[in-house]
Amino acid sequence: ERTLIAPGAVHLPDWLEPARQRELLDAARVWARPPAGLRTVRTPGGGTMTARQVCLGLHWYPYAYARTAVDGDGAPVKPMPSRLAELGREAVAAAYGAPLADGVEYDIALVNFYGGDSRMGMHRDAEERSGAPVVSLSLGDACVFRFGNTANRGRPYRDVELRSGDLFVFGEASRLAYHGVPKVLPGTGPQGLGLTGRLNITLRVGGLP
Ligand code: MD5
Ligand code: FE
Repeated sequence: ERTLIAPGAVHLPDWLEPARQRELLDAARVWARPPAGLRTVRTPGGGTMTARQVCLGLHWYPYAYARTAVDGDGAPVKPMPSRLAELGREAVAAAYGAPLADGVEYDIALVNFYGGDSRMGMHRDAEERSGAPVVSLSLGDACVFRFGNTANRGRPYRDVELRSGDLFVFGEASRLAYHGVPKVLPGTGPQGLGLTGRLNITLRVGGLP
């Protein structure tokens, strides 16, 4: 089914079939390797993010994009795979029933690995210079995803469980909404996938030079 969580925010549970989940997980394990592999993100305030991250296409660090792993080993960021760009187009078409605008290409993927104790605080994704929707794909353990409002980190928000294979597309009026992951639900992933924890892949259009 397809659930409209808010204007422009569409949840499609179980969108990725098991074979595609497996394929993405296998690819993510390769992306995670050095150089410019999985890293711990340090925030300007001296904190560390509990989800570990690897970037493709452009490297995100708080709160900008770079061509190299500036807060990691300094190596050039891995390229955005064309199959991920294509998956992004497919996801937008499935969510909205209309194709992505001509000339718009997904060129950034942020891949977050969550352990059982990982969380992501409420934030907005505002470093991109494009209004194109963000595509989110979940693998492994389920989580509580908190979808908030565009004005502040607090209420009103809505909690939605995201499970392995789910697609969530955030566009239009929801593109700049606050959101976070208050909790991972350990042991809830598919038996056959072989992932301890949760993996989330977001596809973005940078609109950056
Ligand atoms: C996650 N990741 O589950 C989430 C899913 C991130 C991040 O938040 O920044 O890597 S993506 C959720 C998202 C993206 C863009 C807009 C909105 C939600 N939104 O308007 O709610 O690891
Ligand atoms: Fe985000």
